[in-house]
Amino acid sequence: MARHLITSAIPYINGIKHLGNLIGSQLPADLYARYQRQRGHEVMFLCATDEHGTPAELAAAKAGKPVADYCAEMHAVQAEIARGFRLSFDHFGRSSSPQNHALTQHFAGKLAENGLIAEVSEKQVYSNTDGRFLPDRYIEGTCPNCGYDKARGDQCENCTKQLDPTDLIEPRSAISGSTDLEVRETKHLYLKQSGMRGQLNDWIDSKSDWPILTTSIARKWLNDGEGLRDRGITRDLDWGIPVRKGTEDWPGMEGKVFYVWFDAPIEYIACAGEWAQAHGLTDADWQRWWRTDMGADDVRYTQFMGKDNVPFHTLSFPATILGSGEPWKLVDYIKSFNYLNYDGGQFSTSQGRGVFMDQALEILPADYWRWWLLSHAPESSDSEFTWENFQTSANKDLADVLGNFVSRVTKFCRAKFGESVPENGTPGPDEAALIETLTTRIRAYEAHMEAMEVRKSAAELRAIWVAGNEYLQTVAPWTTFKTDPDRAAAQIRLALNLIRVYAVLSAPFIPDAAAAMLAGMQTDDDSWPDDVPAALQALPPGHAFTVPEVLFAKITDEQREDWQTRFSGTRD
Ligand code: B3M
Ligand code: ZN
Repeated sequence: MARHLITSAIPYINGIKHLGNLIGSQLPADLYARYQRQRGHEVMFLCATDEHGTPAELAAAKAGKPVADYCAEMHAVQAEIARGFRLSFDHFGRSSSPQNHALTQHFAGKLAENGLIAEVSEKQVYSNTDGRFLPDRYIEGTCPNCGYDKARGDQCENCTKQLDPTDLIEPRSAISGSTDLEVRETKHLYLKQSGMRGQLNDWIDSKSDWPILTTSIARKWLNDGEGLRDRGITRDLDWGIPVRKGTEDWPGMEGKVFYVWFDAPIEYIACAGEWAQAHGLTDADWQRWWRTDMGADDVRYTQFMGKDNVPFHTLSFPATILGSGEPWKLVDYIKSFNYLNYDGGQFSTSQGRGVFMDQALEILPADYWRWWLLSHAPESSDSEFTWENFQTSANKDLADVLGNFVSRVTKFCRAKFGESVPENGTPGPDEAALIETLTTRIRAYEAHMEAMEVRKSAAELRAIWVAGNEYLQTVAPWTTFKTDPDRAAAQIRLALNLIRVYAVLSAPFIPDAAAAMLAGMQTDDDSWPDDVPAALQALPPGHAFTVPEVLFAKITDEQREDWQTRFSGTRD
């Protein structure tokens, strides 16, 4: 049994996420966590809300609420939606937790002790119109790297380059649009990560198995000379983690907070502490996941994230961990994703464009979305959501292939043999051929799931469903029954057992339908089909079952058109 620590990028607190955010990290992380649990491994799957920084401040101001209240409310909303999508976090934490405050201050203290923090008197953009310093995200302008004209002061969304606000060409205030900006002097802490280039380079070089998307972004910023320049880790904001050196005050840093991207990844660790507290456990219980001196050397740590988050996870966060000189666990594998587009454009939170997680659950159960999103995950390139494609995939894969198999088999059995697994007949060459096909495909499915090849896994699972349908079509028990009822009984016995196997294999993708299938088969046996022939006899002759309700109703053209219109504009 292995131990898997799995984290998803932690979503910003500012509002409900769209389906592009969901498939970019939380959903594939959930797929992997569910799979590893099913294979009998010990899993710690963590996610949280990213509550600091200007996005939180801005959103709270817009909602007219104190930022702490706003964050508490939005955390509850995001947690509820996560449950709706069946995201199986062991804990859904908050980056504003006391644990993260303490740990972030602890890391800063260690980095300072190790000579990796510089106190820099720096020039910062002050907006005369707005009467305040402008944090990075409140400044927009043209990217010096690619020329994109809506780059933000912290990062260019277009080319993923990490920026400082003073890098922007023709900067303007994102609050007022004012260009009446001036540069004033203020003191900040810098993380001296430039000296760690060699160490980080060697570390990334050692990860030959990482996806190209991850390593190409990491190498790009590592080698371009600027990705690793020393970066400010404090800000002039009210909301955030107060700058302290461990548990001590930091002279000259009064009234300042840590930069959101400094404390957000530390929340991956703090979240395990929150988990322990929520379950009445000890520090040792969470540290065995995170500290190599406390038992974490045999943990395999996998992170999931969208491509724009890769530089922070391959450079800045490892620099924090390595720089602490303490035995914290470094990530073993980073699975990153491209973007999902929406109907000819981009999903956009700021513009309210696309389908948001709450809206999705209002119109269809989670499994429809999980299946479509995972089977179209933007792995090797960006992918696109269209309503036509969504309708076609759901109707074909879920209703025609899987749902239809379950319904035909159970209904035919009920009509001809009653509601229990039929007794007579012996398997023949058709059954042997099916078992052989299934064995090959199930082994391939396992390999793809292990490798986090999400689309390939979905395609293999679909092929496994198709194999059952083709078998049914070939042996045609409804015809066989007329001349050789015993033979039809053997066929249906196998097919009923296959429903149980389908439930087990499909559970990481479509957990609710899988549960309904197991309930219909009246079994708790969700054991993995390591031995396929044996797994196909798990439900013995005489075992009672019930015909499940329709697993997946088809999406009608009318529904599709209706949703297409409803989601064509922007959300208010
Ligand atoms: N909240 C950005 C995002 O949601 C940021 C991720 C933090 S991961 C430590 O895409
Ligand atoms: Zn750019």
